[in-house]
Amino acid sequence: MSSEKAAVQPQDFKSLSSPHLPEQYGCGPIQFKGSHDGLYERHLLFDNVIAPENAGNRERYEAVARSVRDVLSQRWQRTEQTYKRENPKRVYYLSMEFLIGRSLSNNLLNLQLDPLAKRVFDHDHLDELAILAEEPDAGLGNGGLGRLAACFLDSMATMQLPAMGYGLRYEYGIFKQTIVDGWQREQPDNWLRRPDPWEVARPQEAVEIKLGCSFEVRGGNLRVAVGMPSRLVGIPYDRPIVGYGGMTINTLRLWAAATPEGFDFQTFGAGEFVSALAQRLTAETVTRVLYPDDSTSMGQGLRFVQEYFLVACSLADLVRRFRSNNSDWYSLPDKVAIQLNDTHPSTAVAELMRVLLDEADLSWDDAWNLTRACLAYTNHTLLPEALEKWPLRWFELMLPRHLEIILEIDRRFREEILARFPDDQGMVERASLIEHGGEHLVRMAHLAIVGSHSTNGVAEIHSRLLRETTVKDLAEIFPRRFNNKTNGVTPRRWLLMSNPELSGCVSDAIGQGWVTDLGELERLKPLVDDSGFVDQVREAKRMAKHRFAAWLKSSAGTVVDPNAIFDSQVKRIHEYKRQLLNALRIVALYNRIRENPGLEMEPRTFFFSGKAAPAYIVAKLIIKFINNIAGTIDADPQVRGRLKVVFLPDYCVSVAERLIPASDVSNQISTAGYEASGTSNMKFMMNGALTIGTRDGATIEMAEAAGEENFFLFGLTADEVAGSRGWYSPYWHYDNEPETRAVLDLVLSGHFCRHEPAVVDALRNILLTSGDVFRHLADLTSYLEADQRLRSLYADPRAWTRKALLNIASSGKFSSDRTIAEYAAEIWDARPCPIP
Ligand code: 26V
Repeated sequence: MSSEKAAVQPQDFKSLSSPHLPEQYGCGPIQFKGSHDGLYERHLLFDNVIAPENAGNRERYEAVARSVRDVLSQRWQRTEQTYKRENPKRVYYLSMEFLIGRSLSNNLLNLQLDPLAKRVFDHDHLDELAILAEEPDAGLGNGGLGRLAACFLDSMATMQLPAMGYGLRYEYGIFKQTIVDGWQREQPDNWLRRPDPWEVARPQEAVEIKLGCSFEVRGGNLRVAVGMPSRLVGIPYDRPIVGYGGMTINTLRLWAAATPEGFDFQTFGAGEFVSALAQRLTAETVTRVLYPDDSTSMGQGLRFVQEYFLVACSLADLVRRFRSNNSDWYSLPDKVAIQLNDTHPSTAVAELMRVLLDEADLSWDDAWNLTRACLAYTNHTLLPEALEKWPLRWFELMLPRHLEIILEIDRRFREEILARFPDDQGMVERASLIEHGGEHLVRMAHLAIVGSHSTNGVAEIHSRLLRETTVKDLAEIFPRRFNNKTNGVTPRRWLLMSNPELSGCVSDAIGQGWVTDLGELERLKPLVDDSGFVDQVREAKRMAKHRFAAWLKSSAGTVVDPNAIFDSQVKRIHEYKRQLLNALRIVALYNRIRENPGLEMEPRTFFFSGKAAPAYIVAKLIIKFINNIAGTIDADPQVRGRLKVVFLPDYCVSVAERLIPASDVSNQISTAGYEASGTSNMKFMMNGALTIGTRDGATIEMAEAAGEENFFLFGLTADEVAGSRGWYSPYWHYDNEPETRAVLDLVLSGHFCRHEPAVVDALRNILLTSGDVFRHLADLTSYLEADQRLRSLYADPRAWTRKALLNIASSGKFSSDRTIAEYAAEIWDARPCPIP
């Protein structure tokens, strides 16, 4: 890690960017419309050949988006020109996922054109919400890791860092989820079916990639033709990343795979025209679909090729850019910082070595020093099954030169370990890049750690566990390489844009400075005892709840009572995230009401939303169980109206933008030690929800910031969970805790699954027979106690809102601006490069 030598400090980034007015975009006064020269009408006329009054909402969306793009294109170009001229150190963020969601509102907001757009919408009596909803929600990611990448792009542009994102242009993003009879169904997400106004294809900057074999995809399986080298072309599609204030417009470059240009049809016999075209289909398959499984690294050849394709295209591109401005290879680390988002792009270690050895003709030692100085790696999970290990055989088949390089890195590394730890026999085998025993595997995390200068976790506890358990040996070998960068989220999208009610209230009180310096929210603290202000914050939440309830009714026909407590858990469905624990809590409350109908309990609506990996049977079963509880409660006259469970289908960025501002309670209830950080927890906090949660991930730091008395923490700690391995038994809780037993008895009686004994059997297996790996029963009682405290507080609305306000005021640390300032100062040594 380079923290010692860092010249820039995180605090240097404070308040770098301030809002600027549209006049300063260098394109004269902006007109969407207002005269017949309005951009908007011109786009409708010239792109769609349609009169404004006849346009549908989709055409309107395209015309507005294209008008916004017109407005930003000059600035976008100037950003790149400035970087070329100033030749600053550039940051490249390599990620297999960018969960960007919709762009129109966000770009309008960051360009500060939203008031103008609103006037246009109002003037023409256009249905703003319906037009915005025409934009597909770009779902090029699974969950937290992909959304974090998108928040980072926003922060880097806002902080005027010369940065670029590199990813894949999947034709199909994360699947669309529907719920049929309580079960998840998956539908393909063909998000590019219609032209996307934000992307710019740049075929002139295509790059060619070589593979050691030919391959084709049949029935989803990769078939390899050994010894037949092949080529792939990567075509870049650029998307603008507008920094807040519109000063910097960076680029997200997504690669689409294609068959080499000038593909020689003549070399095929006349009769082979069709099979030649079929091969084109093969190449394009590489970027066809995002892998929807974020929990297992099941050996899948196509995924392996996708990862290398991203790396090879991106490195070729950034090396070309470097070479066009610099003649000296040794200055590479002064000009280039590459962040690897998890191990997915970690073949970058071997690829950069290959470029420096074979193309730049450098010595091994020089290439190795440059490679490590440029690369840095972020780990996002401790789950062993999600840690990537690729068969050595695949490297042999597809990337033989890379395998040579990896084996040489490994050989030298083993020598080093032997020399430094002569008494530790096992160390070499444990730390090596290659896992022997059975099929030989390349440990991608080890490759990333050994081949870079920085390895970071994404919250304090996660970084600690990473060092102490997951890659303990490597942390012992390279103690200074390991560091923590607690995650953050962009307050532009997650507060300013998605919660106008609360943002307005905050800005009225402390001004707009918080938008680019979230620490400013601290200034709300003196207002917690100002009952007038507390009432305004409560009113903002009330309005957000009504807005959400109205949307839910109109879009899904589901009716919820905005006066009920809105209690949410939204994230991928996973056993460790414990949606099942939440379900058990609801069953306990249901039992209490049925046993004591006179019981006083605030009406409560529980929202769940999230997707299960299509192959993750247990996760799909959990969705089914939640939907069954929802149905049972709705059919029960005693409980209906007091409790309600809603499973919102197809969780995505847009659903989060709507639900989070409306939530009173945020559930962050992972088994301690399993959730690396969490980021929705931060979004809820800034939006004034109170957190009920375990001491896991960044939730620990959130509680520390707000004061534990303003949090509802419960359950085993990570150390207690780890310490209970070997002796934990769920049966103890079943036998000794009457309420736990009553909950299980009701669930296992089939009360919620009348004609589905298989669901009941599976639940019994997860919670009892298989030992309750994720400690649901161990934490249920303390969860219910925390829930009791939470409900008592809710009975006192002022006291509740006071705590919510303390949470909002303490959420400043969790801006991705702070996180990015730390990466820039402590890992990248990168500075802002303002655009004149
Ligand atoms: C893993 C895998 C495994 C191989 C197959 C494809 C695939 C795709 C994605 C992943 C990512 C799993 C890791 C992940 O998403 N981690 C989440 O990262 C968030 C951002 O740091 C963090 O807040 C969450 O706690 C963490 O679960």
